[in-house]
Amino acid sequence: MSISPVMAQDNCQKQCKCTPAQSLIHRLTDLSKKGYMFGHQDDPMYGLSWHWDENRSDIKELVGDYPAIMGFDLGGIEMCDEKNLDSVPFDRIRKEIQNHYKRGGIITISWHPRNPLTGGTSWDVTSDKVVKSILPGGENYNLFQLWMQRVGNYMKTLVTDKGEKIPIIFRPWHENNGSWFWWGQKLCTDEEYRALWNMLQDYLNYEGFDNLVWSYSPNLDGNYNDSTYMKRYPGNDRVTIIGEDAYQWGTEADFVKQLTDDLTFLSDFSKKNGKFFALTECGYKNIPDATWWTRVFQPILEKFDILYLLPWRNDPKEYFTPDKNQQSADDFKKFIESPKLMMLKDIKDVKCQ
Ligand code: BMA
Repeated sequence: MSISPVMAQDNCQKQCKCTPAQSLIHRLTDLSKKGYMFGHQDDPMYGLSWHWDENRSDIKELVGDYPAIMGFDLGGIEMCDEKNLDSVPFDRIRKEIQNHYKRGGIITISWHPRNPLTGGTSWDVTSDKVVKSILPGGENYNLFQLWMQRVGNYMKTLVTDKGEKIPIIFRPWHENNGSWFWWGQKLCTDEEYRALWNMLQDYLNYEGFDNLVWSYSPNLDGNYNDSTYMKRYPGNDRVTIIGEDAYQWGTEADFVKQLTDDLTFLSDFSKKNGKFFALTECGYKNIPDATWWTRVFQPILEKFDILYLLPWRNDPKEYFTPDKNQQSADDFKKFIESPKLMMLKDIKDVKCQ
């Protein structure tokens, strides 16, 4: 079962004996009262102009601090690959997760698994029978059970020096209202989607993962209402953080309108249902606009009580935050200086007691 912020707080105070997930939720509750956190995908492993150096981060080199949250992806672990889909060694991911947790940061994990029916990537949408094929009775049921076991086996290694489980915001089956992943809108029915979510969550719960805070994050939509959003929503007992992935792919006007409308919806929904809400992935690819951060993005963010925002990865081919030499670097520094925005230094001492 997933835990609501209120339940976690009660448990902390009444019993002083939290699971790692409850501790993280308690911490998030405290942090959400202070402002919103800045996150970054794959932050300490590569950047706009470098790959695999240690102790580097485009963000730290630009603004002097690490992001509060770091995101990592497990795509490829299901194949026993040594490196994930973006060529990052899983050993390195583990090390960086441990480093960031040790320095007081928060971790989030996503998973872009291969297509279990075709052997293609997550983006292989040539069949709308993939989800059906891995649910009970499907021809790939056993294969997918093995994939879940491999995810679990890796996640079991995400522990501190003392062997304590590291709390993790886990965000599977994302952007499911689009049809570009094999678990997307047109690729499975609402019932199949929910069965997929439950199968993974129930498996990991059964395996004792009391360190996972579950996050449900469809994509920028612009037209959410209770009935459309609820269609695939796994349920209040299964989700602690709701969110969405929101990139500016089209015009600025469309992005501003859609994001404002969605955050208005998500803010109401999260209040009614006792959830946090976050921008679980976001950005403007290669930031072709030197003033985008403070002119377009920040005014929207600051209208809402979001928990965090997490711009996607910085690869030389596609990057979502600037480095020192990128044209939006100065504007990004101003964006980070917002009194409501929290970096690592602003959160590291806020711990569940
Ligand atoms: C996508 C793109 C891909 C990448 C994937 C997983 O948004 O960045 O290049 O492989 O995320 O990180």
